[in-house]
Amino acid sequence: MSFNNLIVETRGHVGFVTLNRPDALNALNSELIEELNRALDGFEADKEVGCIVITGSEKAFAAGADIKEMQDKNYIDAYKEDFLGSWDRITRCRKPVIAAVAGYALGGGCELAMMCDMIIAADSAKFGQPEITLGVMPGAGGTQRLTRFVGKSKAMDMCLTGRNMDAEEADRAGLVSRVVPADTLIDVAMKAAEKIASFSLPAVMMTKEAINRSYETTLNEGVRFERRMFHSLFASEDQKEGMSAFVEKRRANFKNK
Ligand code: DAK
Repeated sequence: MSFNNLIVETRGHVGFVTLNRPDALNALNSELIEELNRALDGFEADKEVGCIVITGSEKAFAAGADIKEMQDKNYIDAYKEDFLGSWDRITRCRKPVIAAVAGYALGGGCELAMMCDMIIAADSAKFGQPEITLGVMPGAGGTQRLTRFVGKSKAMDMCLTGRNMDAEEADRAGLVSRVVPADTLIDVAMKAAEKIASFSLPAVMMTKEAINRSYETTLNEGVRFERRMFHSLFASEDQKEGMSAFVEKRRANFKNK
């Protein structure tokens, strides 16, 4: 598979994607999103891959959707071609996806990071939804996901003033899972991904599914769903292996079965 805007690698059991449009601070144009979706399809189908990492450069995870591609669009064309409609592919990944964010994650870049399952931020990371400064508004979940992460007041502040949030504020607000020194970002993200990929894939996928269900349902229904999933894992070989390994004081050897 060839990619013009990404570097796509498999590192052990981790699918690793680097957004790679350095001249445009990784602005997310249609070709890049199509390539990202293709890379995700590949990793989802690859039995050897247990977790996916998406990162950008030191300066920018992604500075948003490509403004130059959008500037001359009119409503009818955008509607007919469902412009930017395939951005949500990442939210349908069943394997966990980690965003490793350094530098700018703005507009669609922030939204892409929020579509991932967790965000590990470098201390250089800057998050923002500056669409208001362009005469528009967030269009890939910014008003919805950011609000769920950081609450109404801060989401209003970010989306209405267009100001950026630094890594420390993002950590305090619950937008990111951890903040690490910029020069350790990839190592930390890879270690987390390798750890996840070392566990039983069905258990990992069901855990992800259950956490995501918490956004879509009531607490009671969510807990019921979780219990059903939990019970179903007793049908897996990996449950027997994991618990036997604990009792026998040895390392578990999961087979994803
Ligand atoms: N698009 C296109 N090019 C961009 C870009 C962007 N978002 N961001 C930066 N670039 C380009 C610059 O034009 C410049 O290119 P040249 O002029 O050299 O050709 C190059 O990257 C370097 O940028 P700067 O010279 O501006 O670099 P600075 O360090 O001075 O400033 C900056 C960095 C990140 C503060 C600045 O570049 C900036 O403000 N960028 C724009 C940030 C922004 O407004 N982002 C929001 C875009 S709107 C949807 C899906 C997604 C979206 C909507 C709907 N659907 C699913 C429906 C998303 C919308 C957006 O993201």
